[in-house]
Amino acid sequence: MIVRKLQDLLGTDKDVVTPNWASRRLLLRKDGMGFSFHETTVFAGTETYIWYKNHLEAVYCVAGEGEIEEVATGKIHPIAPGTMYALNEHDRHYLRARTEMRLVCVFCPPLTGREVHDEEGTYPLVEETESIA
Ligand code: 9YT
Repeated sequence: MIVRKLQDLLGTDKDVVTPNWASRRLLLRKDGMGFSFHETTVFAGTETYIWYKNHLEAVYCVAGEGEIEEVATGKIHPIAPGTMYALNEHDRHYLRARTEMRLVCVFCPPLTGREVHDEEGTYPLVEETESIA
């Protein structure tokens, strides 16, 4: 069994902070669950373009308010506590935080740990043969 506390991850290499968001990676690929599990804080007033072309992601909002815009259609969905969105089609999107949002995120395949978005809003796909950081 794996038991971890968010407070124990803060300031460690499992706490990845960017200008728009901070992601605390509670479960990563090396934990062997088949998915990774994160709590992400998205900072108020930010807009982030994201395209997870290598990953599926489900996101559940537990605090804060914002919106997600589907690039393909222009459709905008409000996000509030209790809202879940799943990027089941590798959907390109804009994530906007009106207030600071706390989001619980699951990635499949799992992230290895230090990923930050590249210029396409994408995380690289790490092949199974590569060593796990
Ligand atoms: C909601 C979202 O995708 N935010 C960007 C960070 C990501 N959730 C992560 O790396 O945990």
